[in-house]
Amino acid sequence: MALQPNSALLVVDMQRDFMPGGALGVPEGDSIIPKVNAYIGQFAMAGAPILATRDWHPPETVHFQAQGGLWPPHCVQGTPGAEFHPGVKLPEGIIVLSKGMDPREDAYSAFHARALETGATLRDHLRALGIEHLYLSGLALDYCVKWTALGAIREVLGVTVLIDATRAVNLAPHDAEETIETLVRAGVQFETIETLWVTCKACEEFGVTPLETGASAAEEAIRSAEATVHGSEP
Ligand code: VGL
Ligand code: ZN
Repeated sequence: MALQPNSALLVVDMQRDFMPGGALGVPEGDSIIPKVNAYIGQFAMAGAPILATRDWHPPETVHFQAQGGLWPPHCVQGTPGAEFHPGVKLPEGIIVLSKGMDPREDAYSAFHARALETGATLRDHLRALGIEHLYLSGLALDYCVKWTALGAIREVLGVTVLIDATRAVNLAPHDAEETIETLVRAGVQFETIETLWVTCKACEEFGVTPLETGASAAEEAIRSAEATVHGSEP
């Protein structure tokens, strides 16, 4: 399906601690990096805003096992594990929203996240940008992505989970499937890099109608259109 009008891409928690070998490694969490980068490229080409969240916990929080929570310590503010994975090509000047700073809450949903410099929440940013549809990628499907998707529905936004660019923690073996079922019932849509048709902004300028095979076909059409204009045809 074509990219919805007034869309943004949210890249969720692509941090070292959520990668295999990290403090809270998500199985195959690193395998989605090429897909996340591909979506970043597509949204950038379409001129759609791209935002990122990060888990950003204090050393002690009810979120951690030592204080009665579910998780080993992870993504502690300022530690290497809280850094974005260097393989993720976040665009320069990207809006980064942090969550989980309050030691009294888990704050899985990105709707609990805010920009540290301004205090502006995800909701504030989406309003300011005029966003009506949110595309979600990143980690983890059964926690942050799930609760962010449900939060977006509550905010009366359209929401699509980019299912090939997310992975689940799967504390229980079927958490991923149960999450998908919950999200389907809630009205969340799903796309993959093959099914999402992103129109390139430059195509409009060149008067090229992209083919349904996606943006690469559109780029190819532009190249051939340019070759005709500048070529040696009489
Ligand atoms: C998350 C578990 C613990 C997430 C954060 O971002 O999905 N999961 N903290
Ligand atoms: Zn966390």
